[in-house]
This record gives sequence, C-alpha cells and structure tokens, in this order.
Amino acid sequence: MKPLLPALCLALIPLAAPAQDAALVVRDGYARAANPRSGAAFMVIENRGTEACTLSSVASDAAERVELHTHRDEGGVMRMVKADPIRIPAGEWHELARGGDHVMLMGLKQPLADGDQLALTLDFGPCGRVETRLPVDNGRMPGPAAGH
Ligand SMILES: [Cu+2]
Repeated sequence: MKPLLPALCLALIPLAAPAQDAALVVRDGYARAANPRSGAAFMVIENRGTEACTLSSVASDAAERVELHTHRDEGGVMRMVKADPIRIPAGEWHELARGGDHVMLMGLKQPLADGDQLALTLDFGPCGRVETRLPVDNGRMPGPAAGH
C-alpha cells in the first residue's frame, strides 16, 4: 500500500491550485523608476482564501533581477535590504508601499516610462502564482492605498 499515498498527493495538487490562485488579489498596483536601470513596484495583496499564503519571490521579464525588498532603520539611517518572504494570513492583506516592502527591479531592459505596463509574476509557493500587470506612474505621490 505504500506507493498509493504519493500518487494520491500528486493527483490532488492540480485540482487545488486554481482555487488558491483566485484567492489572492492584487490591487492598487503601480511601478516607478528610481533611475533608468532600476525601479520598484508597489501594490496591495489581499488573501481572500482560507489559508495563509506566503509571497516567496517575484519574477519579471522586464529586468535582469527582481527581489523583494524592505526598508530597515539602522541607527537612524533607512537602508534598503532584501526582505524575508511575506506571509499573508487568510482574510488579511499586505501593502507593498514606498518606504516599506517593495518589489525591486534591477537591470531594467528599458527605462520605466509613464503609460508602460509592467508584467510581474508573484510566486506564493504552494498557494500558486499570480500574474499581474501594473501601470508605470512616475508622478504618483507616496501615500495610503486608495480606498483605505
Ligand atoms: Cu529596493
């Protein structure tokens, strides 16, 4: 009976994935350039599902490297550092915002210009992947997400 369990698990994974995908919603997203070679993306991620999901990495064809970053206060100086994976409990949301967590794009293949669309793939591990397209808005002011 031993081989039965792994086979059963494999069969269940494809069935579970689509439902989890729909549970993760990206809204209020935008991207902006820091300079011609690098930029950042911000958004609110809602977990409308029944299980916690963790954003482990982000990918994009638009840049050579994409990392999750955050800002940390080191002796009164705000530094940008690589962020730990971001866990979002069921029914909660997490904001990637200026001065906080963000998606960092390094080695942009072309500068982020207003009106462009930036395609990102957010990898939530077992919760699945979320594809999103964010508008580039270099003039947007930092502030609370719209509607909150
Ligand atoms: Cu950064």
